[in-house]
Amino acid sequence: MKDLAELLGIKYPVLQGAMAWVSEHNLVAAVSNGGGLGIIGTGAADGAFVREQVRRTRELTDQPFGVNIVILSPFADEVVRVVIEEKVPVVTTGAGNPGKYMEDLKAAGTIVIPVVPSAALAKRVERAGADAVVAEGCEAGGHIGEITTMCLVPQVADAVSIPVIAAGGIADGRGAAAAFMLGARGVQIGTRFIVAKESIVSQAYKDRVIAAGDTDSVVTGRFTGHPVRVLKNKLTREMLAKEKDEISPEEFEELMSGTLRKAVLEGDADFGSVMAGQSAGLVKKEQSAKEIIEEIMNEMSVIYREIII
Ligand code: TUI
Repeated sequence: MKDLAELLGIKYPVLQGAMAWVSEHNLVAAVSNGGGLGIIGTGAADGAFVREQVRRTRELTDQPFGVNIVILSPFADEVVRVVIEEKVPVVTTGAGNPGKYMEDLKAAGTIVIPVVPSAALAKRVERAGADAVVAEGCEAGGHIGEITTMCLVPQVADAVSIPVIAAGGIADGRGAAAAFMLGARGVQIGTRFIVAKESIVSQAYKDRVIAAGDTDSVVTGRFTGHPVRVLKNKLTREMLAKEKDEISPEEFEELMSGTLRKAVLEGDADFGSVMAGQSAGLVKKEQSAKEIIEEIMNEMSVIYREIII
């Protein structure tokens, strides 16, 4: 099996999880310049926004980077077109099956790495031509599946022969080493990069992530079919109460719309969505993206040396 870093043309097998509004060109370029793979988070952005992000990223780095496509987004078709036109080297996908885009992306020479919440979907995307998969456990922030990283990664590794990248709950060298033990050949990390020095996220958002403990996240919107992990605040208290009332999934999603932007850009950490994973409890300080990546790699190599019997 081809080494993951070699496949992606990067130094370390560390991908930065795509985060809407958060992983824009500054963070993405910093991660790619630091030896990992930065990935532009597109959320529900349109093609013009994504094109501009790609071009700005290229002004800041000559290293490979990726764009994430949210399959649920009304602009997914448009974003796929932009990614192909701009010759973006790597695409990850989330919140759905990317099957219908696979042929066009592969024909353009794009490396396609779907994020999957199950071994069944991992098999399906491998058959459709995926180059690798991210197996994301429900410890992750944002939109999540049902299975934990600990149980998902080895089952996905058994189900496919393409490289598996683990995500969900990984924020340091211990988590990364554990993921490799479970059969992963790379890790995807989101939450820790929220507080990277190059991240443009509001200080209020960063402070919440740094202050968070192990039980400070909660999953909202399970009844809508699109569960989302966020840090507990006034908004989640209100929304969880509404879930018990007679609110429709559409009304719920309407109330949530725009709340991520409010937290990231406006710094409203009380009534904005502070998306983060359970690993927020492990995130203690702001560091540059390069420092984060190198610290994780160093911690991993110490662990490997310690456990050789
Ligand atoms: O995609 C993510 N995380 C995200 S996307 C996002 S924007 C959004 N916000 C609210 C509702 C929906 C989207 C915020 N965070 N992570 C990767 C991920 N993909 N987690 C789970 C999945 C997933 C779920 C179902 C992937 C495929 C899937 O397929 C179902 C099917 O069609 O077979």
